[in-house]
Amino acid sequence: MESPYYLTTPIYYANDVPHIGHAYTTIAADAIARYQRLNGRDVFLLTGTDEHGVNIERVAASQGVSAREHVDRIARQFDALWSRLDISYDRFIRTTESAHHRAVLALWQRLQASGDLYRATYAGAYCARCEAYYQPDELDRGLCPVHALACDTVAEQNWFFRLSRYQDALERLVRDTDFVRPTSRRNEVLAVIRDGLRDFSVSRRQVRWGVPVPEGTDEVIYVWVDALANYLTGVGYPDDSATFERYWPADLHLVGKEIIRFHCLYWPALLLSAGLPLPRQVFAHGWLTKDGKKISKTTGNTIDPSALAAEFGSDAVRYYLLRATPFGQDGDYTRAGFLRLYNAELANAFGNLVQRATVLAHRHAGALSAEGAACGPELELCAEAEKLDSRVTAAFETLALHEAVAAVGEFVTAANRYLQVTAPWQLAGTGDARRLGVVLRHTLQAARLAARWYAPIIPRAAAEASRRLGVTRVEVGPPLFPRYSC
Ligand code: ME8
Repeated sequence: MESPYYLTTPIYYANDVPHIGHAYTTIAADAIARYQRLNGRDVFLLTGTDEHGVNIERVAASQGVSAREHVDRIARQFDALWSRLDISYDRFIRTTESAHHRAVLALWQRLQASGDLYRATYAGAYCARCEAYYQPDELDRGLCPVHALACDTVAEQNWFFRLSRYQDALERLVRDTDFVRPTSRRNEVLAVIRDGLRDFSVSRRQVRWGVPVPEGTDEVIYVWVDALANYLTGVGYPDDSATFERYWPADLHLVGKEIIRFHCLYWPALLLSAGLPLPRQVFAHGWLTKDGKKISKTTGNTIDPSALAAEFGSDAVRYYLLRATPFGQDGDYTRAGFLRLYNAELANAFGNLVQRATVLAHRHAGALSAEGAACGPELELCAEAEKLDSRVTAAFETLALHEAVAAVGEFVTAANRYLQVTAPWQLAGTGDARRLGVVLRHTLQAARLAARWYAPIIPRAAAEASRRLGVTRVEVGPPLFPRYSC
């Protein structure tokens, strides 16, 4: 069997319905998963929902439903969205599953065995929306720095985790390896480490909706410890050791940049304490913004990805998200920008190439088998094709997803240019069947190659294009991407 590739998305809070920010990470993860499958890897893509914590308890109460009913409803909506967006996940994990409780408790017991848990009193700020503790100097004018919301004041005796013990190990990990990417995020994490790491509280007394601590102290395990453990549960920990050994450690945790503290500090420290291997990389991408503000439920500026997919198709949403912004940086969503990319690159470029290739091949089927020699324009096109393979591969390997999409787009442009230069529609009139055969074969081949490399990005259109461009029979169909007026 091919070597495994295990990647994860964050598990999203089941406090509210999904929005385009959640779709962004999940689509990126799906594109990487599909690329790795093309490479023959045995891929495991994990996503799911984070269903415990004080915020979920509160939201359910405010809606007059039980926490259980609430999370069941939201988890269904996430799952429905992933199916709408053609997300090829291997497992959808929910932290309320009993398998996950067992994993959290197994992890907790390892932390206890390492002597890294101790009792102490936490007094300070807690943001229920981030489910995070904040030091006074981390607050922004007294408010949570992520959500600009007032924090709870918490004062309780808890279990603490000895994060400070891992200061040096974490510094080495982040400084000397590719554990955190991109570099800007790595530097941010290094700065936090160099400021000095403080132990943090890993249990909550005022919260009921969670995994109870096994020591019977009437507390639940801190929701971030619970949530991070999903990456272990997802591949069989602790019950199915064959699956766990096959896929763990994860190759990639894909996350948004606001949760690097949890993934780049807490998570490796918990694993070091538990004596479990560390994931190979955490890649933190940027934020989708609208009018410069992070898209979030708290800001109230969300875009519904289901509605967008219903209007333009899932591929259009996937394409826009992966193409519009260099992966890693923030990007501002506008409907005009969406339509512009759609029309220029999907409808007029790729859609048009497939349409021209299939219509011409169908109309002049007799010329397809005519023997003839390649000349200048063909050699140029073949050189572009060769560059494409290495460019797309390099882009995916470094998670420059926008660059992978751009590379295919430029090849599509070269293929359309080739058609302009060779003008097969005129060749047909001259009766030069040999030359026409050469041009048609090269056009079909180029369109097939574009479809192959677009498959991780726009899987639906790419599969349909490949089918129509079949080696034994070419088929003409309606435009893959009908044009929309801006
Ligand atoms: O943080 N732009 O869940 P969450 C880009 N449960 N990505 C965005 C985004 C935006 N505007 N908004 C959300 C949690 N995201 C925890 C995670 S993991 C062990 C626990 C994406 O529902 C991005 O991936 O708040 C971000 O990190 C994640 O959704 C936060 O989702």
